[in-house]
Amino acid sequence: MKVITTHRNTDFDALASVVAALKLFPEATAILPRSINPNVKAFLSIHKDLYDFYLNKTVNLDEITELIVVDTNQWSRIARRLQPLKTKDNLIIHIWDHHELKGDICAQYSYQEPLGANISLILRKMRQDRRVLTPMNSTLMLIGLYEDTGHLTYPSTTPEDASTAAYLLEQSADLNILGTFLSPAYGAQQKEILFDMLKKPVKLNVDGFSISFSIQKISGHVDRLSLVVQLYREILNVDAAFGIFIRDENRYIVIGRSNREDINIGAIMKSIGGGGHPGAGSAMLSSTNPETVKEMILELITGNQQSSVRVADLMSFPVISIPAATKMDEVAKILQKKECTGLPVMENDKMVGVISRRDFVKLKKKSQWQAPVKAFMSRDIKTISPDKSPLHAAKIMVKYDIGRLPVVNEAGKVIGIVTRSDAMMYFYDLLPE
Ligand SMILES: [Mn+2]
Repeated sequence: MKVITTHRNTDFDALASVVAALKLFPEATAILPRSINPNVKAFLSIHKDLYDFYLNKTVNLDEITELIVVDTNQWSRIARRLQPLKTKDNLIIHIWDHHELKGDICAQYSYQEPLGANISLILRKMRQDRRVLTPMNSTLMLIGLYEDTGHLTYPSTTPEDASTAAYLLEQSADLNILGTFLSPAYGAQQKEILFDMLKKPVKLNVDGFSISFSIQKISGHVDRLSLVVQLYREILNVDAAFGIFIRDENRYIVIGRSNREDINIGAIMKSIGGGGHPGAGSAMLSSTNPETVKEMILELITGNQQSSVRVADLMSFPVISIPAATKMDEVAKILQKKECTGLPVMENDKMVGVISRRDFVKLKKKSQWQAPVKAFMSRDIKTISPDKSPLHAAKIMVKYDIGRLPVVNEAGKVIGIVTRSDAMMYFYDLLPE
């Protein structure tokens, strides 16, 4: 006998994965845990006729020869009545799971890959085989996909998740039904945790920054903890907030949010094994003490000033520049040859202006092509110092609608140039290691 199962507190992604697994293993029986999320329960009770595995089947564990586990890779998250299988000999196990952290279920057939939703992973094969789904199943799967990816907005979302959503819409997934069952991002579970965190707020002053920490026990799997931390930071009105969530004895989720460009959460999380962006990030930790994690983060914030990325790390150099006496026809040739839209103009080692392609419209007479660049360059120059943050550079470029910003040191010397694409590379986390 083959059995398909998933994690307790079954959510839509888990249920959708079970339904998809039933297509891959039509001879198998699905057994759901008894604890099912309320919105999934509502969905199942309305669609009872279609999904009969909701009924609590009695199962003889001795008869099970094959177990197909979807949307988890941990024994502790499986239904209690299936726990004895953990020690069963000769049991063949398949895993289809999208979680980044590896669990303790050892499978002979393992399909594990970090994706936004598990349904994307399990549908991969069915999409290749061009299988046709019923509108009802497509709808359920799209609910699962949207729930786990926050409507394709969570940073864990991959291109494959988005193309799976497109596929499900092609298969007539019904967006009207979807809206009825998708739970709001901030639901009862999130509210309860946030209220607990607010009961004992910790506010610290670290290097002039206000920082809040909360060490919080959570039971089972909770989604959208990052939203909880974001609200926590906003309510306490601090520069940065961190939630250290203890899932079970040895497993912590650390989530950070910052409102200050000089507290780079992504860099802090990277240092403790996670990742993220300047304003938000997370890490999964095991076998350390939550107080130690807190100390580590505090130390990183203190050192952050020096270690976070500065304009100096992004800029290009040496800078191509032209002397102020260069004739305009010569300038045009240089711009074309170097494939750039503008260049700094120098006189006596000092930057005196910038010439860009759009300045050439000022040329009315043929003779002006022989005039020095000095006559047409723009003297209103914006520069930036090398110790400023990439965000600062981006703000100036957006405000003045300029694509490049010369980097000038204290002595007034141009030491590099930072372009709009350099800044973008940084924000999209494409910086070379
Ligand atoms: Mn999932």
